Amino acid sequence: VSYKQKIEQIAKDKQSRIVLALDFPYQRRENRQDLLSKAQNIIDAVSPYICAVKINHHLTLPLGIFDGVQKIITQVHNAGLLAIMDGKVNDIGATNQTIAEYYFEAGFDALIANPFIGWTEGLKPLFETAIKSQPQRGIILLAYMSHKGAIEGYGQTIKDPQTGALTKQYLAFAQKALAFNADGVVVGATVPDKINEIYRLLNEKVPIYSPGVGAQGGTPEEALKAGSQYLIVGREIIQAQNPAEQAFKLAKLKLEK
Ligand code: NUP
Repeated sequence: VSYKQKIEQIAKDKQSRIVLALDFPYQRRENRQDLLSKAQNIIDAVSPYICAVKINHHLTLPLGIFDGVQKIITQVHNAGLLAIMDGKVNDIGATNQTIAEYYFEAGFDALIANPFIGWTEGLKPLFETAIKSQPQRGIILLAYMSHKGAIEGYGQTIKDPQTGALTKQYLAFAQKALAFNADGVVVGATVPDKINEIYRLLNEKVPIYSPGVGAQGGTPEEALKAGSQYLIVGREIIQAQNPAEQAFKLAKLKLEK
C-alpha cells in the first residue's frame, strides 16, 4: 500500500483530515527535554482527532531525528497515525536521496519536497528512494505556499517548455505532481481560489494538503470548500486553550461538508 492510500484509510477510520503541525517556538538548548515533553503531551491530547503529525525543523534541529524525534514518531505510530517530515527537500538528487534515507530510517512515512528543483537529478532520485523503501514512503510536493511572497515564485507566469503556451507556475507544478504520481500537493489555505484551480486539475488523483489556517489568516471552511482534502494545522491547535477540543472542531468541519 502506498502512503497516499494509508492516510486516506486512517482519515476515514478516524473521521479526521487534520494533520497536526507539531511546531513550537525556539527554546534554549538546555530546555530540549521540556520541548520533547510538550510535543508528547500534545500528541496524547489530540491524537483521537487527527490523522497525521507533521514535523518540521522546529523539532528536528533541537531534538535530532534519531533521539527525540524518533521517540515522537514511535508515539505517533502507536496512536495509529502517520508522520510527515516537512523537510521541503530542495537540493541535487544525490543529496536529496541521502536526506530521504535518514528521514525514512527515523520512521517518517512521507516527506515534503520543493518541485522547483525539477525531475532529472532532482526529484527523481527522491521519488525512487521513497518507492523502494520498506514500507513504501510518500512524497508530497509544494504547489503554492501559504505566505504572501509565494506569488513571486509559485505565482509566476511561465512558458511551458514543451508547448510554448503561457501558464502559471503552480498549475505546472500540479500537473507534474500528477505525472510523477506524487502522494499529495501543498497549497496554502490562504489562497482558496488557487486550491480550487489545482483541485480541478488534479481531479482527486492527488490530494491537496492546506496549511495556513488560523494563525496565517486562512479559514478552514473556505479551504475545504475549494477542495483541500487535508488541513495542516499548527498554532491554531497547539496554542488553543484546549487543543483537543480545537482539533475535534476542525475535524468535524469536513464531515459536515
Ligand atoms: O505553504 C506552506 N505553508 C506552511 O505554513 C507550506 C508549509 N509546509 N507550511 C508549514 O505548515 C509551516 O512551516 C508550519 O510548519 C505549518 C503551518 O503552521 P501554522 O501556521 O498552522 O502554525
